[in-house]
This record gives sequence, structure tokens and C-alpha cells, in this order.
Amino acid sequence: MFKNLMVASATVVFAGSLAACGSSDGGADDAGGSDKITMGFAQVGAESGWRTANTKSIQASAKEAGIELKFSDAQQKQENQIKAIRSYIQQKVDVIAFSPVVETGWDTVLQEAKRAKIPVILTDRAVDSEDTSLYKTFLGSDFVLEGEKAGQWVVDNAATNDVNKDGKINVVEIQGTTGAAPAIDRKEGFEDKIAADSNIKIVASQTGDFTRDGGKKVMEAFLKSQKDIDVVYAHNDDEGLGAIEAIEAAGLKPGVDIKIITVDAVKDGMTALAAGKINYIVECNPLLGPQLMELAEKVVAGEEVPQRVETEEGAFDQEQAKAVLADRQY
Ligand code: GYE
Repeated sequence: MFKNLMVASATVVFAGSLAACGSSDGGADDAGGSDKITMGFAQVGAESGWRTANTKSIQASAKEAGIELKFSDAQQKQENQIKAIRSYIQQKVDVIAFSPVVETGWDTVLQEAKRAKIPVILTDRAVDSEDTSLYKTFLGSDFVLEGEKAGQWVVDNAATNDVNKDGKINVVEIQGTTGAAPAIDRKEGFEDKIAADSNIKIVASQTGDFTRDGGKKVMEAFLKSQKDIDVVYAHNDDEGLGAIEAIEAAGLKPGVDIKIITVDAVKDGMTALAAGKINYIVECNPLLGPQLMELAEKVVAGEEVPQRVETEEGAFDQEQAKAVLADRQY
């Protein structure tokens, strides 16, 4: 009963300190306690619809798998994630999983986990570290490929994307969180593909921090500073939805006067796509929970797992969005 209550109350918003709350049945050096696996999960934050769906998937899958989940929300701050990971080490959880807010700066805390013999699983975002022994596996999307799909769409539809009909396709880019793997990789993949057509140029690029509000503010600034915008490339749906608000407030028609391409394909994004306000969405799957729990069980049992587990994804245009919207889970 006590355990069930612990599971139910395991979701805490990170608030400076994580109390070492009691469970002693986990731990790498745990001899003979209960078989139940305890996972410490350090989430990025609650910045987007994608993140909300991801958190729900992890919580529901842990429950389903009978894994006790200690969950923290770092509010997009690396220092909070590091504190959460240290607290999980202290609590001797069986496995630590986290989605690193930025790519660099993890070696020290990951070495601490390694010394404590607690396996680490990266989910969703990767770290940039030479030492791949610091984590068991990385489960998540190929963000470079996502950026490539977005760039390819701009190239393939160059004629219609040249909204202002001057032979130039001016793209403004709303980047994700600075230093985050999906922001770095989605930019890289996109730039690679648009290089095929010298008429397509990124004329302005700024971070919107993966939030709706961030996307709106950046777009407001772009609308003031850029005379000729044909296409918005937003690194996630939320930023694109914020950009839509800014475009409408400026008296323009999103999806028509300015084309919009985003990444994620969460319900709000797909709704805007079906309504003609977004033109193309590259899918990024947030439902990582079931695969994460499976990998956790394996690494805790000492089984070999692949260094990299990739999620399968597609992309949607407006007609495809209309067809799948009703069945969209998130
Ligand atoms: O695209 C964005 C979220 O890391 C893949 O983070 C994730 C990204 C996702 O805030 O919406």
C-alpha cells in the first residue's frame, strides 16, 4: 500500500531540493531487497505539448511495468537536472534515465553514477561526450533526419514556397533551446538539404526555447526586422503555433502569406496543419515510455542492449493531417 502511494505521488515538480524519500529497496548494491525496479527520471521540463505527452508516456509505462518512478522536472535548467541525478544516486535507485536539456557538461555527474554502479539511459536527447561508457544506451529520434525532411520539403516545393514571387525563398528559423541536441541537429539537417537550391536562404535565426511564447516573441521581432519572409521553419510545433499568433496579429494569413513548417506533430500542431495554418510537419514521436521501461529492465538485469535505439517517424502534409487527426493520441 505504501509503495502504491509512493508511485502515485512520485511526480514532483523540481523545487530546488529533492528529499531522499525513503525507498531502500533499490540500489546497485542492494542485496536481496524486493525485486521491484526503482527508476529516477530527470525530465527536461514542461515546455511543449511534445514534452507533456512524453512525461505521460513515461509515467503510464512505469506503472504498467511495475517500476517505481521517481520523477523530477528541471524546468529547462541543466543545474536542476544535475541536482536531480545526484539525488537519485544518493537514493541508490536501480537505474537513472534522463533527457539532457543541453548536449554538453554531463561528464562529472555521469562519472558519479558510474562509480555508484547505477546504469544510465539517455532518452529523447543525446549528450555530447567522448566517453560512451557513461551511459548504457540512447533511446530517441534522429533529429538530423528530421531537419533533413523539413529542408527537403522546402526544396521540393520551392515554386509554391516562393510566396512573394521574386525568385528567392527567404526562410526565418525559430530554433529550439540553445545547445539542445534537437536544436543543433534540426538546424544542421535543414541547412544540408536547402544547400541544394541557392535561392533558398535562412535570412534570420533565433531561439524560441521550444515554447509557444518564445515562438511568438521571435516571430514578432522577425516581422519587424524582415521585409520579405516566405517560410518559417520552427523547430517544434509550439514555436510554430506561437508564430501563427504573431502572423495573425500582423494581419497576415499563416500558411498562405507565410508558409510554416514545424517538427513534432502533436495534436495542436496537427489541428493547425489540417486547418491550413501550417503547411508541413515532420513527426517526432514522444511515446518513448514502453521502450524505455523495457530497456531499463534489461540493463538492471545486466543484459546487453544496443548503444542506440531509434524511434520510427514520418511526416504530414495538410491532407494527411486531416486523415489522421481524429485518431491522434497526443
Ligand atoms: O521536439 C520539443 C521539446 O527533445 C525531441 O523537446 C524533444 C523536443 C521536442 O520541447 O517539442
